[in-house]
Amino acid sequence: MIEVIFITSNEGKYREARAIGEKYGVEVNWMQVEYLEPQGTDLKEIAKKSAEILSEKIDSSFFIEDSGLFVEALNGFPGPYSSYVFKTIGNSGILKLMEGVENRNAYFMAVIAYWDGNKVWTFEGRVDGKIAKSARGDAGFGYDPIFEYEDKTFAEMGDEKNEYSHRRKALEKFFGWLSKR
Ligand code: ITT
Repeated sequence: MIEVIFITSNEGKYREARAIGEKYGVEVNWMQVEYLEPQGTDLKEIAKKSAEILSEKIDSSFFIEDSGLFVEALNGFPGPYSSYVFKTIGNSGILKLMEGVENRNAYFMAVIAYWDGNKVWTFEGRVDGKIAKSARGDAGFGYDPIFEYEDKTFAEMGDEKNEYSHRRKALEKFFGWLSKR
């Protein structure tokens, strides 16, 4: 069994990664480490820099994941600021910004950055969907109640979300790569 450490402050992210890992024979273990996330407009750069900063504190290999919701009609907002926007205006704030807006297209993006003890490797995943007219469902976390994939929101799906999510796609690439090393 391959084991990897996932450093995140977000329990929802960890739970999903653990469940997805089980399908690939990878045991994902949770570690919480405080660090100052670098600011920027590019998820991949943020993820890479975060892993480099953490590698100075952590002796073993590990991965982190930076993710965000990108809304087309808002020119990609909240994107790399998704965590801050969720904590401040939340789902109701996004729904308010989208009132009367026809174009509901949005996507989630996840970038995994893996520190192998020597260098950082990145893996990306994206899922396209729509911003719902109102919040629906109580599973999942974060923006799940307002993100519609086909006709259900991620929060209405439960574990089924793990078949389609951005996180699943990024982890699939990462675990596939890891198991061939
Ligand atoms: P870290 O410690 O891992 O950085 P975080 O919650 O700050 O945890 P990010 O900086 O990557 O994570 O911010 C991503 C934001 O987008 C955060 O508010 C999440 O709740 C939200 N998000 C990410 N993936 C999501 C998903 O699958 N469903 C719903 N919301 C998601």
